[in-house]
Amino acid sequence: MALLFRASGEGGGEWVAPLRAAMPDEDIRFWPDVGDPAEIDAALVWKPPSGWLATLPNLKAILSLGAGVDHILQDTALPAGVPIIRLVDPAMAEAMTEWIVLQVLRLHRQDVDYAAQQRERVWRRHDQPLARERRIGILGLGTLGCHAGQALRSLGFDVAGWSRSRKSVPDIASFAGLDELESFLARTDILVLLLPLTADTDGLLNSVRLAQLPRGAGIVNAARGRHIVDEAVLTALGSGHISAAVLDVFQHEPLPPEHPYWSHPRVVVSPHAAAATDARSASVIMSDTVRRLRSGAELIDRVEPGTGY
Ligand code: NDP
Ligand code: OXD
Repeated sequence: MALLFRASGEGGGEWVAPLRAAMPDEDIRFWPDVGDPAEIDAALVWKPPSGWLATLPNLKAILSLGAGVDHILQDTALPAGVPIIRLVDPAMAEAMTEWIVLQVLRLHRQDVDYAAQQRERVWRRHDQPLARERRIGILGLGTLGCHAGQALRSLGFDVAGWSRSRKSVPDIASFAGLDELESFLARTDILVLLLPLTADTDGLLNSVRLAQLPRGAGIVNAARGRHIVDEAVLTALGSGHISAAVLDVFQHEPLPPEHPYWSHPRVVVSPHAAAATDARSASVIMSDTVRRLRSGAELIDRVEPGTGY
């Protein structure tokens, strides 16, 4: 049996050496060198074209090259019953935490204002609340959200998280389910999005939910562009209800050149670069999944059917 690697539109050359080093005994093929499709039992993918996975008749596992699996689940012709494995990589959690801390501190210390003032040669100081006086709300208190939340706690921030199930994370208040979303938003000065994109979270941050944040709240989106309704965010920025937004992910990527986010004075844009997968550590993690597959052991980090993550 053989593994097939395919990363649509993202290059992929940097994976060849780490994958071969992590799995020296495996027959690893790199798209488009598929060979006999019937020999492929595991596909390592990022944004596979719709319908393509179904052309591999003996597929036993689909491994995501990233933490999110929405790029796989958007395929309406996925082969039935084949487990999908998300990437849970401590190196990615570290990278994401660095980025989240950077952006939360940027909003906390009014860096968007100071950057604008520098452009205008304006010398003016703003209030300087301490971290413990700033309430951070993490939408999605999962692998990445917990890791980032703990780092923010260690800086002194007042951190809460929202998830589907109740969490018990030291010093992080847990809010669970839609019933508690409004009270979670009402106590959030800086909102961090780290949710998976699913039918339930698509468009979650709409005008109603934005209005539930305190006036002047900031937003950091490292999850997916479709979690937020762009028009609602732009309106809330225009009225001052939202003071600033740091956005790493967008409905359409690359962000089209004409999009208002690019030039908005209170929006910081980054090119889906919060936490790129590290091919070296991810290859080692994937080798464990392949070993489990070959030995018949239980696969871990499986996407739960029906939840979308
Ligand atoms: P996890 O699956 O570990 O965590 C997801 C969290 O979201 C869980 O706490 C889960 O709740 C919660 N959640 C899911 N659905 C709902 C819902 N309907 N209501 C409330 N809470 C919900 O994912 P990760 O932390 O590994 O990754 C999160 C996302 O980050 C990825 O899916 C991806 O989109 C994004 N990402 C972005 C990157 C970037 O560079 N910008 C890099 C890597 C990831 P529960 O715990 O109860 O299940
Ligand atoms: C991911 C991402 O899901 O990079 O890993 O967006």
